[in-house]
Amino acid sequence: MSVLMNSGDTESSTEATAAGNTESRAVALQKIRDIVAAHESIVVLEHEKPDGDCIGSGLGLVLGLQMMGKKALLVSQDPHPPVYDFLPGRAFHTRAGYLEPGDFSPEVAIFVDCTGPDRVGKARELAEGKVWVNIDHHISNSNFGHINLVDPEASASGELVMELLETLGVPLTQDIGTCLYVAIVTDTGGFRYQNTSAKTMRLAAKLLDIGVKASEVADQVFETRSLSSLLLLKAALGTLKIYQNGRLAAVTVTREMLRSAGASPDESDGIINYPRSIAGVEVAVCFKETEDGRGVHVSFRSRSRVDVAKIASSLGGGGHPRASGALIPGSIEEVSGKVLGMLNNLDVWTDL
Ligand SMILES: [Mn+2]
Repeated sequence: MSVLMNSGDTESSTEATAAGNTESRAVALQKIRDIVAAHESIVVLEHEKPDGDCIGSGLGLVLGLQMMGKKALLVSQDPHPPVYDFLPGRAFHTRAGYLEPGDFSPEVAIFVDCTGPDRVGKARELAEGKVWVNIDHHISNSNFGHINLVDPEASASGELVMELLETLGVPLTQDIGTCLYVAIVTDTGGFRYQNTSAKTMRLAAKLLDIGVKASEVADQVFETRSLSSLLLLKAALGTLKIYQNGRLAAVTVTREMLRSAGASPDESDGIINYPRSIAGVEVAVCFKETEDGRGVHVSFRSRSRVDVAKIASSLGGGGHPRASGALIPGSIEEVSGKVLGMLNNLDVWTDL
């Protein structure tokens, strides 16, 4: 199970492929050091539905800034998934809207793991009129900050935060190291994804050198899940259907399944990795009824040959060749009938 958990819904994020510019990166690091030195109060902002990289990078950075004597706070629109409750520094995290006016008036806003400023959702109002620092590793990053530390070759924003803390002269404590390790280990799917480089491994090794407990992190992040998510998985796997001589697999998650499992919609993330993992399956599809009745969210994964980005965009969605999705109006029966009909009629199956 560990292999399949948390391998992530990557359909809305962007794979890192381009090389970073070394000179501008050194300049960016120096500029951030100067900005941090010149200000006392700093907010670090996370994207909506924060993931392990965003949370680990954000907490590691805030702990480092605190060690420098700064007033620093990590703010997100959405709550942290409970799986990250074990991380140090939680006391320095709050949600947008839970701060009283005057409680905290930051002079600098550091966006972590965000392709653009709108990714932080309601937390954006805290950043208005402040100096913006943009730390990210998505190739689609719009360089929206006054200072941009963006490197699409980094496996995780956590790699960049690690480098920044070094520039700031902050010693890597075990607490900070654990946060940064979680950032890297989650965004690389436990060092299994293509973004895992030799540098990623060297940085991770450095974190183990300072005392980070890799097996404890793995147990918390990859080997622990809620009963509700397992009950939901059980129900979803009960809908598994196989087509095209085992090359196409489909599962369905209905609102009724969420209700009877007591699961939140987030807990259905990653279920598509189960049909995708079946030997011989080239395309996996997952149909999820939306909570607000707007229709059905359809996720696609392919193993190696079928471009599911094209399939999703023909349905009004988008994504990447190996991971994509679309929101389609209609009932679960209508949408799954239509999409499965379309998939079964593709001419790709004859070539596989
Ligand atoms: Mn990331």
